[in-house]
Amino acid sequence: MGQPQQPDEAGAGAATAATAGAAVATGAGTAEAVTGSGNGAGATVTKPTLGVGMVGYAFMGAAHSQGWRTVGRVFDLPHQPVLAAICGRDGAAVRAAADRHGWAAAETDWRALIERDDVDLVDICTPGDSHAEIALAALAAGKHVLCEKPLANTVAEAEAMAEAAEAARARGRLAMVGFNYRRVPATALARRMVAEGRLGALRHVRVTYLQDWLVDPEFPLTWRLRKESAGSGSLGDLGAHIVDLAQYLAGERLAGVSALTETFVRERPLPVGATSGLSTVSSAGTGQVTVDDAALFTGRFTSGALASFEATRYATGRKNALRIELNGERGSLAFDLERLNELSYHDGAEPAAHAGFRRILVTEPDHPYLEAWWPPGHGLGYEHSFVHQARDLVHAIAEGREPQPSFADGLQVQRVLAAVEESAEKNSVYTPIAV
Ligand code: SOE
Repeated sequence: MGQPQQPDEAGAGAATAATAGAAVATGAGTAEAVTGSGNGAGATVTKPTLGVGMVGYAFMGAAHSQGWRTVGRVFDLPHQPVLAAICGRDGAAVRAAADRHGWAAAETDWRALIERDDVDLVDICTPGDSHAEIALAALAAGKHVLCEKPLANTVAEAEAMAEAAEAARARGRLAMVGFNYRRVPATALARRMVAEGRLGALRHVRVTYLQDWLVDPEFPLTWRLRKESAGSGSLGDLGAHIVDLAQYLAGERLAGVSALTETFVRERPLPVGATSGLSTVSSAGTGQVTVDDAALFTGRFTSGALASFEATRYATGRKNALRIELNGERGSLAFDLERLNELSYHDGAEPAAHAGFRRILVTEPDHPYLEAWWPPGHGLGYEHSFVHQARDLVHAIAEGREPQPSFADGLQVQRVLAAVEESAEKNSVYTPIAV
């Protein structure tokens, strides 16, 4: 794994209003200027553009669009992202998505999107079964790539993608995986505190990612419930996030895992029509659920620290509860995505008489990413992680350095997921992670 990225490394990011003027589409990778009155005071901002082309426009497409649309207006970036074109198979639906999310053009064939001269970066927000094909073609065409998690549906696909990303890097083209929860200010602060040694040697990492949108057995069989489109179930959808976050915060990798998985509802109504958010309308017929509904596993880090993981979409009442706690010999940290502006910290050096977990309100200007946002106490939300993801990627591209998490990091997470599946098939036998 590459060194966990410190958000502050990614350039100054001063608290300025960036280009407020209309961005213009430019040729691929050119340094053509965008001008606009930067702050309403008549200042002219001139900077190279980065044309973005996005494939997919459902939940993740909307979230990434928000990121690209906002990032250059909040952060002072070296390149101005331009929402050049968005792509989806249904012509009317993709044109509506382009209008709604602010994209200049719409395409119905991702190959045509990749070929566009005004697209420098391809952002892949499709189900996992098309990640590899689109990413490989985009890298071969000389584009930068951002790919939603999990990187791929299989280790073999992820290996091919990591290899292609490595080759593209030699040609100055960069690739990143969208593990957006690294970009919540509180998790980025937690990483900074671990790296500063505030926890000392790590003993435990405890992570759960709990949702409940599958509790109803009548919820339709959308693509996230089919192995051929999603690769796996809660494991790839939620488990991938918590494996990445745990390793990022710990600053080290898992060496092996023991796992249990289960599919609670094996048959569901077939969906009809487009997906909205996570759901869609169901029809009369039914089909087989071919992925796990829940995954539970323990793991051992290379240092000997122990970890436990739980990923499920059946935790009644839990909506998006990603919780992580790290215990070290000198202190502990705890985070809950449902209270994402807060980080709990226990400093083991405090006298026992008044020691205890205290709440850090992560809204100060010297907290990660916060220099560009609101005054202290005016918190951020889920969507800001996508703005920060775009910010970090633009800086990496401008500075010509590998963004993190890289495709190699995405491949390593894929290997952990594969080890979890293998262990679950063998009644939880401890399974080393392939390297
Ligand atoms: C659905 O479980 C989902 O949208 C995931 O696919 C995302 O990755 C996660 O961020 C939120 O939940």
